[in-house]
Amino acid sequence: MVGAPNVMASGAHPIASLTVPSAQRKELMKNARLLVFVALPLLFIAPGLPGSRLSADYDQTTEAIAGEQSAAVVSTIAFTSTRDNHGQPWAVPPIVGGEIYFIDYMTDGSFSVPRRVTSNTYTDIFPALSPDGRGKIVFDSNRFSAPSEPVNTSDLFVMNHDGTEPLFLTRGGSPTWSPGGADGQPARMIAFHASAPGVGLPINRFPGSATVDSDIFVVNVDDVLEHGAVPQNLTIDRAATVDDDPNWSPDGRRIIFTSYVPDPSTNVTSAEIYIMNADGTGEPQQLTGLGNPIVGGVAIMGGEFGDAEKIEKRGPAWSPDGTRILFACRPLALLPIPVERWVPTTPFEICVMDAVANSPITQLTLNNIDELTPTWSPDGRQIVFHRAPSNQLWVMRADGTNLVPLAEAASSGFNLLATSWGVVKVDNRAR
Ligand SMILES: [Ca+2]
Ligand SMILES: [Ca+2]
Ligand SMILES: [Ca+2]
Repeated sequence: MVGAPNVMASGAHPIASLTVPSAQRKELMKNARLLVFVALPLLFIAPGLPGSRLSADYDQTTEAIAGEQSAAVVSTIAFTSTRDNHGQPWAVPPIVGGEIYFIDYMTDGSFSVPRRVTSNTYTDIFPALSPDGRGKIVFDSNRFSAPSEPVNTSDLFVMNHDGTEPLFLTRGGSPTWSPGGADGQPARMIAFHASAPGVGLPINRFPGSATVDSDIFVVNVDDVLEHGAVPQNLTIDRAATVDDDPNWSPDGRRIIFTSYVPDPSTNVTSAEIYIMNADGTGEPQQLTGLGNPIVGGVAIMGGEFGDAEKIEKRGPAWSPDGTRILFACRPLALLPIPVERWVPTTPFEICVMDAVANSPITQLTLNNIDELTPTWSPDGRQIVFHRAPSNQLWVMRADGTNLVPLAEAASSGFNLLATSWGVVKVDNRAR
């Protein structure tokens, strides 16, 4: 994922001394259960302890929901914030120490006070709420990264909605859940991107960066936890491209992802969106970059740039009804030889298209600010995303109108990467 430009800097891990030593880490990774019971409690303080501020906020939120909502589910945005670690001497670059937070969307159209889910000095980002309402969160964390690895090297973990029981899954990033079963069965599969041989390091310094040898993997979470199942590489034939940011279709049958030839020096690529069967059958098909026209919306990009122009697409997300795909988009120009490099002509905007090859792209925003990581509301009527470089959350209607800051989430720290807007069943919250 392109994540949040300008929030990461290269260099040594500033909290490297806090990580588990490499040899010990390898030993621990052999047994996820051992990690849970022995290592993790030593690494950080669990949130939600009685009497803590978090606990008070949590109870307050729960009461508010009980008073204002009779619905059996709560609409919740999961995002990353540095509000509580902002300004700490070790929290440099600024996204280091990012924590996962929830903010609830109330039935009266307001948002709750954000509540903290993780509490540690590591970088916890890209939360994905399980679509079955159980509130399970898969996320990226660098808590097990080696001191010698770049600070944005991540592993995948799963935890409860209140941050308890974080369990190591596998090396990788930018996870997405399969839907739960139609008969009420819980969601069990995740897709994510990872280095094909497992040893590649991030291609650039941005949060969620893929590796140069990145492919799309799927695995059953329970199988990993119970007997160390090995993830299946669905794009093993795509060694020449970086394949990243998978998103699982609401019907469970397909996965979309971005694919591109990397340019580590600029982080600018002509990334396109591809679609493939989630069961690994058949070949991935290209959805964009085949001449999709840019149409309508609140603005039109690209029209004045001519045939050489391409639109970089990042972070695709299925609409809840499975008919549309949302993504960050920016027009590129290919500088002539001898430079021969893609450069953006304007910052990222938010775009949407039908989930059909070569369908028209509708641009929803137009301004001189990077807007990234767009995510649908559960009813498909709203979109949340963040703006760089201030890195605060905004919401708008799905047609691009009524664009407003998500003021309730704002803070002096960064509030970004709202990668999941889902629902959590109230019974699952009342632990
Ligand atoms: Ca953290
Ligand atoms: Ca690849
Ligand atoms: Ca923009």
